[in-house]
Parts: sequence; C-alpha cells; structure tokens
Amino acid sequence: MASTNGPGALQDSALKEEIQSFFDSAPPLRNKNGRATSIVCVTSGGTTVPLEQRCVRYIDNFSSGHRGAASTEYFIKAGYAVIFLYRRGTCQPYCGSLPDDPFLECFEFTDDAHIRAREPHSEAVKRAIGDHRVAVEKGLLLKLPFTTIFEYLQMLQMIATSVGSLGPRVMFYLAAAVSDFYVPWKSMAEHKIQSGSGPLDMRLAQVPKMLAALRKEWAPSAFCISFKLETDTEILLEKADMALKMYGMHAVVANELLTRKEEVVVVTSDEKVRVNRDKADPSNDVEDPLVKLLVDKHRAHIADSS
Ligand code: PAZ
Repeated sequence: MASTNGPGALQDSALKEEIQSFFDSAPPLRNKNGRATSIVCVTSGGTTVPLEQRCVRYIDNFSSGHRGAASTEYFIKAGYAVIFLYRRGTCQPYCGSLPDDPFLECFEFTDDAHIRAREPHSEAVKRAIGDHRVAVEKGLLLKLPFTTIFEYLQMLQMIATSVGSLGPRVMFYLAAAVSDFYVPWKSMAEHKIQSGSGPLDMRLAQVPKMLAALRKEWAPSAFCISFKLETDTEILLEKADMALKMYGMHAVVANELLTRKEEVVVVTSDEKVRVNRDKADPSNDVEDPLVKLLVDKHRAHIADSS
C-alpha cells in the first residue's frame, strides 16, 4: 500500500485538493502597511545561445535592458514587489541617469583619502543610491542575473512555479529578448570549435514554446504580458495577435526596433492601444504610461478573478 507520508503522498488526489483549497481560501499576503502585495516578474535583456559547452562563442539576442530596468522602477512606484530577472551587464533599475561607467566617472578621492561623488553627477548618484536602497530594504526588489537561454528558462520556471500559487496578484512582464533557436547541451561540442576545417555547418533546434507552459501549467492564474519585437512594421501587429492567441497571453506589447523608445502598441483580445512617450520633457519615457496602463489592466484581472 502506498504511504501517505512519503513524497508519493502528493499523488493522492484528496491531499492535492486539500492543499489547493487551503491556498485558495488563504488571505492574500500583505506588506507592512497591511496592503495585499502584488508581485511582478520583469524579465530584461537578451539570452545567449552557447555554441560550445566550454563557451568561447555564442549567439546573442539584442536588448539593452532599458525597457526592463525603467519598467521596474515604475512598478515599484506603483506598489509592486519586483523580481528582476536580467541579463548580466545590461541596464539596471535606478541607473538610467548615470554615465556608462558610473564607478569610474562619478567618484573621486578627496585629499584625505575619502571617496566622494563628483559634479555634475552628485545629485544623480545620491538619488540612484537612495532609491535603490529603499527598494531593496523594503523587500520590493530582488535581482536575479542570467546569461544563457538555459539559465533564463530554468530561472523563469523556478520563479513561476514558486509565485504561481499566489494567484492573480502575480504578473509576468516578459520584456527579455529570448532566443528562438539553440544548440541542445547533449549535441554541443565540449571544446572550442576549430576553424581549420572550413565553413561551419550547424543545425539549431527550436526552443520549445515555454510561454504556453507558463500560462497553462506554471502560473495559470497569473497576469501574463509578453513582448513582440519586429523590424518590419508591416507584420508587427499581425505577429503580436498571433502570439496573443497562440500562448493565451493577457496582452502582447508590440514594438518596432527603431521606434521602441517612442511608441508601443498594447494588443489584447478586444483592443489595440497605442502608447506614446510624452515628448514634453526629454527625460520622459514610454515605460511610464505603459506600466500605468498595464497596472490598470492587472487590477481588472484581479477583480475579475475574485
Ligand atoms: O531592452 P531594450 O530597451 O533595448 O529593448 C526592449 C525590447 C525591444 C527587447 C523589448 O521591448 C522586446 O520587445 N522584447 C521581446 C523581444 C522579442 O520579440 O523576443
């Protein structure tokens, strides 16, 4: 007879139902101010596809990480706790107004061997350090780095299956540029591929469509937003529509490479909303109105689900 105490016990469907009903009826997690916490997993930056196990060469997907980093700041401002799953070396939240190499450009030694922020950067440095510290200390920002497609998808699955049980309060905002093709680990050369034997013939396998698994299996009650990047505007909205239907996303944000910082289109099953950067001030970005719109849609999703 199967034991009800061992790991096999979860096969027991009565226990599974009991556990599910416990979580369904539990009051939502609340933060220190007594407000129910909404969580968003923001993915950011491009994944790499290694060509060798001891990787010397890899294929990369374009993304500076600006969209993910800026959106993270707006989600935190809107009261969300953010899991920021980002490509190592790409843009970071609260660093948008700092120069490329802040450590070398923003600081100097004083005569008495202390370090201080240099003008004209001191105000920006103070704001960045302060805002970042507050977000981390309040438990509103958790940063997790990835490089390869393998790391990215394994971490996304871990996050989704961990927070998925929190239900509709969870949002996935998938701005990372994820490889469509890869070299399976088992068929990958271990050592650096040698160039002596002429042109390289390589067959890439298609990365399985994980968005469907995220939506249906890993976090079925979560609110899921994916992004669609194209360079040909003629096909952009059609491709976004296809992704919406194929993976059951709640919205797909369509953007074109050259205009992605000025305009995006939020595609849902009943409308296409154009979101533009407010040009009144050069420091305004398109992520501000985009996140506001998606936060409203997420609230409606939470209300519908309850
Ligand atoms: O990171 P970034 O700000 O330079 O660009 C953002 C983006 C274009 C990578 C993002 O908006 C996006 O469309 N991500 C999904 C890309 C894709 O279709 O795989």
